[in-house]
Amino acid sequence: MKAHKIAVIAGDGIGKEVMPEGLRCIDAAARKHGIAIQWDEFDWSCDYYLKHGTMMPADWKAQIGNHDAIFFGAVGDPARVPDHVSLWGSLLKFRREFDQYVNLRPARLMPGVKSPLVGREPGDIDFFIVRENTEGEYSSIGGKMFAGTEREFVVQESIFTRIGVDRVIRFAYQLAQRRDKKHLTSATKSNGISISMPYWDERFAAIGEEFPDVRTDKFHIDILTANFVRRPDYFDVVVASNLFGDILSDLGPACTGTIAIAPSANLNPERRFPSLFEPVHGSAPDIYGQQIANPIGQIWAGSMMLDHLGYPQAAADVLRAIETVLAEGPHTPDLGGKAKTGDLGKAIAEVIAG
Ligand code: GGG
Repeated sequence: MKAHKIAVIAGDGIGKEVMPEGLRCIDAAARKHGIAIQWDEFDWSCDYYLKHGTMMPADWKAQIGNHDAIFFGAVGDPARVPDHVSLWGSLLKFRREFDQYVNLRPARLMPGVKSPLVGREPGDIDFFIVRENTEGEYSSIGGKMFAGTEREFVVQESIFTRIGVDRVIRFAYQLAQRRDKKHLTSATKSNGISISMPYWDERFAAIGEEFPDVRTDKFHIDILTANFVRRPDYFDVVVASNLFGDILSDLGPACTGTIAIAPSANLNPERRFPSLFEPVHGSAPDIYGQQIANPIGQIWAGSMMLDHLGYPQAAADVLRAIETVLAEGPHTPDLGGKAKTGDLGKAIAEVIAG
């Protein structure tokens, strides 16, 4: 049997602590389902940057471009490397160079997890955020003039291409069409951002004509964030630009109790390049070194990776095991428990093995 080649980049901070648990659990599922996986580890991180002056070697694309997927931990060590340097030198490079234009982020209230929103029970919150992942507000086009003088100013452009906007919106419609509620919400701000956001709205309406069975609405980002808190049960699939999607996909999982369990898939849907799977959370330098990080975001991202590789049963097994351990424990401190990162990973792997 040919092994799936997966590039493993644990990265920085708690990425180095949660990744071993991700590998442990996906290995358990692979053993159970007869899936062969070859893990190839790469030490590309802020440590690498401090040794070599770049986050990754010049031939990074050749080294991992033929892998079946990338399993990523977290990036960022702001005390030693500026955040924009580490992010643009690694994660954003993968997303752009491998054209991972969809960032798919589920927000689901799981059994055993207490939502900070009063009265919400498992089943009440279950939606997807589809974030545009290669353009929009995340752009390096711009500059600074008259630095250090009273006339100093900076300009930064946002980029919204027809291809880029249409393809992510179409993906979101297709996802909504496959779901029971068939409901797609668009995040906009066309009252204030008067060129790019009316364009986003226009394309959202135009693509919608291909999907007459999908119910749609749109909200300005400010009231949309309020509605995530007020009535999260209303949402099914939410499509958003890069920045708005980034914000919503921290808020959505936070409404479900802890951002630590949230996964994300950076997809190149055409499979011309490897897709990348990572937890939504970052490197959390404040808790790094204590082994208290919750590894579920990493493990759930591994489940999304198995699904992407064509193993829905194995992916479902991992998710069921996560649900079991969330319901029964052990729990890390973010969930009110005292367990260590490895305790959770071990418990989930044991449930997977059966
Ligand atoms: N595992 C995700 C991670 O390390 N995120 C760091 C971060 O700052 N991400 C920003 C983004 O996703 O755009």
